[in-house]
Amino acid sequence: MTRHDWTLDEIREIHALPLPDLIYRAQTVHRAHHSPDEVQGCVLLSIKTGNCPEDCAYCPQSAHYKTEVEGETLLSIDETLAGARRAKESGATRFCMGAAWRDAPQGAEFDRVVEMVRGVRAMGLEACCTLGMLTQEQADRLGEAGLTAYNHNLDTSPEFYGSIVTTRTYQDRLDTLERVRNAGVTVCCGGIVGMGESVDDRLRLLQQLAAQDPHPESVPINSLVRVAGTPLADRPSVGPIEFVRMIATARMLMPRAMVRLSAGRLALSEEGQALCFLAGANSIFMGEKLLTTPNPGIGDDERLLDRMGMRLCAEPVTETPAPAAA
Ligand code: SAM
Ligand code: DTB
Ligand code: SF4
Repeated sequence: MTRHDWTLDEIREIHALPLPDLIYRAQTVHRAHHSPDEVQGCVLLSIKTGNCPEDCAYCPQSAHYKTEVEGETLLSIDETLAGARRAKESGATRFCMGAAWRDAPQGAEFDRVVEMVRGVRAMGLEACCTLGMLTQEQADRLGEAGLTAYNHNLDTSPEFYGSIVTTRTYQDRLDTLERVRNAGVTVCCGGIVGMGESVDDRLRLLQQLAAQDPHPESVPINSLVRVAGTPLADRPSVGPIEFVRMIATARMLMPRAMVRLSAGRLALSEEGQALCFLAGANSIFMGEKLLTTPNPGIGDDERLLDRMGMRLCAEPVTETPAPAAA
């Protein structure tokens, strides 16, 4: 049953269940819609790194903070497609291109991204982009190029958002998400835990995500990667059980979504990650780098999945309409 009207009290009740009950219920929902022994492998590539004009307190790519990230201009189509080819060879079926822009640019740079999308789709991979805010025309052009998904996170609750991001509003985010929907592109939208938010803030984020109709097809749950130079560098980390509760609750509220165990895996033990899979996470980012921060190596992930008797999805999961003729 798909619902969009979860109350905060209902969500609190789920989230606070004894862990065995929570995992049992999340597993039951998970098994009704997904194969319990498969996870989708995704690979991220930062196609435009750093010098971002936005002020997002968690982000190493914001120009407002002095971090070790070196700014780079937009990659070439060839460099990007070489990354997509490597991703496919490593067993990923989804390739995500991230750019540190406040909003997607107009003109030649945008045309280049559109060509990247066509190239990634031509390899039989799902293509995802995250480029900041979009106009309707840009969303439509990405859709015509065959983009599978657009990632645009709500990050946290509406109430806590202003303490983390000061250069755009929650409503700006919702507006871009609506344009993505209008363009027939699936939505990838999630958030981050460990920024100093309360448990209720996390649950209000999930409430916001589940209120969307349809639900986001993809829900990345990130644990803050604390980067020196950002204002959140010293926030205490969220323990693994807390993190698992967040994953399980996301799975309960959005049964059909791909729940992606995203940033923060290096801080989780193998056991912690295994619990996340039991709680309904069914996707990971593979490869030693996320956008700018480290991530477990492919060998580690292969060993973990193998020991668990699990495997990577062999085929793309999310259906994408065929690209329009160029
Ligand atoms: N600039 C675009 C935007 O903000 O939508 C796209 C790139 S941005 C890096 C993509 C997402 O990465 C953010 O929405 C945030 O949720 C996540 N992110 C950024 N820095 C992070 C960190 N240090 N730890 C965890 N997640 C992070
Ligand atoms: C998402 O929610 N997590 C990914 C993806 N969407 C783009 C990005 C995580 C970035 C972590 C910080 C970094 O590597 O720069
Ligand atoms: Fe820029 Fe995105 Fe980082 Fe915010 S999260 S500073 S918009 S790259």
